[in-house]
Amino acid sequence: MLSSEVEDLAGKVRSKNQRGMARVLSMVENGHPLAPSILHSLYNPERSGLTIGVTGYPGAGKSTLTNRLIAYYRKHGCKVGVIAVDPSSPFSGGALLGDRLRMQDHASDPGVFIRSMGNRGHLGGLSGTTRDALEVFSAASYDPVLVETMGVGQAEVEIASLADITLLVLVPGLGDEVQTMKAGIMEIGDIIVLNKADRPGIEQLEMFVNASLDLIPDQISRPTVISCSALSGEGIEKLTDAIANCVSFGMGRRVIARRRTKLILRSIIREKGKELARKHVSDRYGSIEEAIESILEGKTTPYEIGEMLSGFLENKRENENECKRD
Ligand SMILES: Nc1nc2c(ncn2[C@@H]2O[C@H](COP(=O)(O)OP(=O)(O)OP(=O)(O)O)[C@@H](O)[C@H]2O)c(=O)[nH]1
Ligand SMILES: [Mg+2]
Repeated sequence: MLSSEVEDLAGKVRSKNQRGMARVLSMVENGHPLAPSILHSLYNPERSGLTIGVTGYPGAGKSTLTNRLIAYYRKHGCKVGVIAVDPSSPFSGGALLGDRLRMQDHASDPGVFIRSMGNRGHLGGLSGTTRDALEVFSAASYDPVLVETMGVGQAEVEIASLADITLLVLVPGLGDEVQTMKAGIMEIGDIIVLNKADRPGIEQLEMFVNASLDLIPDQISRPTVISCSALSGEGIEKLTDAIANCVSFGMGRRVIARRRTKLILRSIIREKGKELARKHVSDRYGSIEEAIESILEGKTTPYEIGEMLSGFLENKRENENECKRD
C-alpha cells in the first residue's frame, strides 16, 4: 500500500504533474515519513538538470537577476524551476510577496515553477529541505533550477552551494570591504556577479574584487567575474555564457554527478549523525538539558558523553555485522 503511494507520487513528479510535485514538495518540507522513499525512487545522480544558486546581500538584486535568468532560459525553450529560500520566514508554499511581484512576469507561465521555502519540520533544517526540493525539481525535468537565498550568512551560503553552480551577487556602494572581506566570501561563488553596473562605483568594485581574488590560494579555482545590470538586462548574456562555460569546461556531467552525490551524502550523514547522537544522549539522560545538568553537577563531562556515543556507534556496527553473519 505504502509503496504504491510512493510510486504513484514519484510517477507524478516524473511526469511533471504540477499538483503532484507541489504535494511532494510539501511532504519534503514537513518531514513526512514517506518523503525519503519518494526521494529514493527519484534519485538519479546523472540527471541532466543544472542547479544554480544565487546568493548575496539583501537588496543586491538577486530576485531581479533571477527574473532575468528565467526569461533568458525560457526564451531558449527550457523549463525553469525557482526555489526562493527565506530562513526568517515561517511561510512557504507560494512565492514570497516581494519575489512574487518581481517574478510575476513568469507566474502564469506553465514552464516556470516557483516555490518558496521557509523553516518547517525538516530534520536537516532549511538546507535539508532545499537539498531534497532540488531533487524533486530535477526529477520533474526542470532545467535549470535557480535557488535564491536571502543574505550571505553561513546557512544561506551552505544552501546556495548545494547547487551545481553558485553565483555570488555584489553591488557597488555597499562598502566594498564589507562585501568582500567577510571570511572567505570570495571563495563561495563559481561566478561573482557585480550587479547594478549602471550605478557609479562599478569600476572601483571591479578593481577591488579582482585584487581580493588575487589573494585566494592557488588550489581554489578562481571564480569568473561578470558585471551586469539586472535592471536593464545589460550583461545578462555574458553571465549565461559564463554559466555555460562553467559546465562545459569546469565540470562535465560526471563531475557534476560526483560533486552532487558527495554533497548530498555528506549532508545526510551530518543530519542523521546529529539526530542519532541527540536521541541517544536524550534517551540516556532524559533530555539534552538533563545531560547538561549532570555535567554541571560533576557527574560526567562532555568528553565522557562523546566516548559513550562512539561506543554506541561501534556497538551498533558490531551488532549489524553479527546480523549479517547470522
Ligand atoms: N540600478 C539598479 N537597480 C537594481 C538592479 N538590480 C536590481 N535593482 C533594484 O534593487 C532593488 C532590490 O532588488 P531585488 O531584486 O529585490 O534584490 P534582492 O537581492 O532579491 O533582495 P532581497 O531578496 O530582499 O535580499 C530593487 O529596487 C531593484 O529594482 C540593477 O542592476 N541596477
Ligand atoms: Mg529577493
